[in-house]
Amino acid sequence: MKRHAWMVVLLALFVAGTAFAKESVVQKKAGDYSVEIKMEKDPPVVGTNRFEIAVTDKDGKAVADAKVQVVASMPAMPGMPAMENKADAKLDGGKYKGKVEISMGGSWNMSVRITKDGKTATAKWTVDAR
Ligand SMILES: [Cu+2]
Repeated sequence: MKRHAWMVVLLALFVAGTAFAKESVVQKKAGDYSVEIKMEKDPPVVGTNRFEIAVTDKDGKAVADAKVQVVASMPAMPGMPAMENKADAKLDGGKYKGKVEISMGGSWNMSVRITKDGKTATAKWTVDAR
């Protein structure tokens, strides 16, 4: 019984420790890097979307000295120019964190640009914002 109570406490701590309640998680490769992108909502919402990105190198080590930028873009549509919103991520607790604007609902092209030692690697994916 006592042991069971501890399990509940540990589980509660674990849940409290995760930053976002119903997040979306995307795993991608960018060159030799493995990138895990967590966004606050699943699906991402029209408006401000907080994100957290973990970058690891090909040996599985965390990369903590890169410049990381997130870009959300939408190609031009009839009666609407192309849109592009960029967000710089800041290293915080081993993850790159920031906020990116998604200005309308629909399909957005997302990319993470990781720049280190003068080289940039990019991971791409798409989201359907609501
Ligand atoms: Cu549009």
